[in-house]
Amino acid sequence: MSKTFYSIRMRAAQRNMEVGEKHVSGGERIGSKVQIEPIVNQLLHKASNHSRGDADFIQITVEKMSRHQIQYLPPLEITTVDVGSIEKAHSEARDLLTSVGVSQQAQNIAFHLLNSSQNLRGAIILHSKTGLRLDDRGIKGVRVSRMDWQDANVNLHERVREALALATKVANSPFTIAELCWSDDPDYVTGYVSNRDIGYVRISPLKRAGSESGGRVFFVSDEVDLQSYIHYLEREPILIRGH
Ligand code: WAQ
Ligand code: MG
Repeated sequence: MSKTFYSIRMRAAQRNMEVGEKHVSGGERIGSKVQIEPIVNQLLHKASNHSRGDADFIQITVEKMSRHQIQYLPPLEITTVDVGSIEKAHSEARDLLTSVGVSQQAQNIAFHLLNSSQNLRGAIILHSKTGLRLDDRGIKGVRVSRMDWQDANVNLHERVREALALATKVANSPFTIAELCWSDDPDYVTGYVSNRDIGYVRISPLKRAGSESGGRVFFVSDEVDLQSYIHYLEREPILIRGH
């Protein structure tokens, strides 16, 4: 029995004459034919009234994926660490990254990149030892796509639901050593460190409220085959089940 699924994606941006495009919001979902309409509505809602600003441009893409075999994964386990300051949160995140084998140098580069990026649309891929950037996507980064929850009514806040699905997909690749993330939304200061062994560790506050800096870094192993890694992240469908 093979059901037809659709990849439904959104991106919203502001058009600014001086700096070019400003990324406002993005989203990626998977649904069956009857789910397309509610998912398009949810993505449209997400793109509207966004804390990063009013979008001048919203693009929604609906694409049939019938030829692809969907892989099912259980979600990473969630833990939460609330500390009193950004310094303590960064040091907590660094301890976790060190424990899974990310070098100090790669960590320094990652924190610098996320602190200074205010307009990153996707993720940056860094070598987990040297900290060298391996993707050539520039400001766009690599956008992970084609992942969702099997049960549309999973009992998690929208933001956690999306981030946990993404982190679970990323952690499932044998090339991923760890992920570091915090939001570029000025009103959201919680981020996470994740991988297959430590799970999804939410850490707050990783930045000051009001800041539009943020993004994602995927730390990868020496053995990475970059082309197949990026193909997996962008194209291979994953559904998360259970929780
Ligand atoms: N693929 C790659 N990178 C992405 C994607 C994606 N599909 N979506 C977002 N990013 C990158 C991009 O650089 C964004 O600027 C950045 O991540 C932040 O995205 O447990 O809300 O959607 O409380 O603003 C994590 C904690 C929240 C949730 C992360 O990120 C929790 C969040 P945002
Ligand atoms: Mg955002």
